[in-house]
Amino acid sequence: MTDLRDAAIRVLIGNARGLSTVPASRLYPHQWSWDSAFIALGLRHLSPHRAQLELEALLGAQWADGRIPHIVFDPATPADAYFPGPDFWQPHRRHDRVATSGIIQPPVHALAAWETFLADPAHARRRSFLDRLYPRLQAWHRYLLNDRDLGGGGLAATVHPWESGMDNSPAWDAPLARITPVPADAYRRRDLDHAGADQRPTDDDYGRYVRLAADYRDRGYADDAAAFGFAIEDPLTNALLAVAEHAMAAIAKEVDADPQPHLERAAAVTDALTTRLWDPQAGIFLARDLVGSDTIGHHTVAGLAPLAVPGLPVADRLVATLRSDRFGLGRVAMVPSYDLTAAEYSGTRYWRGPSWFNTSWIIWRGLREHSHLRDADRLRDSMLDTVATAGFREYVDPLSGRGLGADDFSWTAALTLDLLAEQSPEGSRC
Ligand code: 9WN
Repeated sequence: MTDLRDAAIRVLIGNARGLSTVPASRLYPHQWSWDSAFIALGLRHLSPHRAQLELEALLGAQWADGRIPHIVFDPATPADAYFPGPDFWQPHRRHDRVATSGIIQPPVHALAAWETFLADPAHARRRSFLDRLYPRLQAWHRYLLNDRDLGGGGLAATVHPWESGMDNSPAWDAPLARITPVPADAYRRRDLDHAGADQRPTDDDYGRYVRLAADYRDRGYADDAAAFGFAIEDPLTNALLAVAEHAMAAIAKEVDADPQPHLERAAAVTDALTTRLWDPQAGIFLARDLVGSDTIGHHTVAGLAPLAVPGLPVADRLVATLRSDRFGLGRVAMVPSYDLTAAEYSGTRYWRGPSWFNTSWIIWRGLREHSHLRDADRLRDSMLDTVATAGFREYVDPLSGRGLGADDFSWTAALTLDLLAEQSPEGSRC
């Protein structure tokens, strides 16, 4: 285990760029939003100070409307190293200090800030870490729950597959089919320089991603519900928002603010999740398509993520789904991103089946949250075995455990450090 810890540390040091960390040096050469939150959750075991700086660097790029952009571009990296790069997003329209994208990613940040604080409270207090972050995190959650409540039901909407963090999920196939792709010869994909085309999204889907991003940009990133061709209420984003509001309640107490509004918001999001997205027959949460006005019947790991929400009333039913043949808990490497029994399942293609470390980590937290400790320990052991064999890969084939995607992937290394450190359910929690 010492070897694994040392190897994880080496990955994070190798991917550090000044005050922030890139997800993978070639494929993703800038700072990504939810990646940095997971990275901080690991870095706090190594250097709480460096973990604080990681989050501060990201929040330094927050927009005036409260959104935390999904990419903060590294000025030292050539603009064409990743597509779409800074020139595409034209962020100077809304934010002129640093170059960023204009879309968002799931809100793991308040949880990461709280757990980073807990790693060394005295040091964090000396730096006024939470005093400085609290108003920024409040603005971020306000943005999600006000500007992004496009369905009016108390949940934050996701307006681009990249915002979901699970870009190529089969759940987005039908809503994306309505979008006309930008032709492949109108831009140059950079991801295929570093990853196999058989593991990445198709050109047609990439063209649709580009179309959606360009349309949003051309509307000045205005969140006008009627204008979006793609708008989804996603259980992963909203589960993480509920978890984040619980973390905000803990942060509020620490900074002498009122925790009550955060607890109320956490309860309201949890209620909205169960009333709008829960499918009692299937025993899983579904994404809701706000343009097509219906839930989407695909069973993905996003639908299991509400397990991490404290007090979730249907937690035991979700655990039964996790153990079923659809997700194979205890029998396959980590948690697959998609239903193993579905026709569209692929063990190798990006978010259409492979197991990812961050979503498996969320499920591990959820199992502990709801006192399924034996399942949690088994999942943790299996994640550590997988990483010891496959390396710090971006994702793995759930059935063979074969490592896929980028090598030396930062959140895989960071969350390995977290799993190694958090051996008992009495560890630091909000
Ligand atoms: C687009 C960086 C990001 C992750 C996402 C993952 C992938 C980007 C891409 O990489 O998305 O944001 O180019 O495919 O899907 O979850 O944050 O690691």
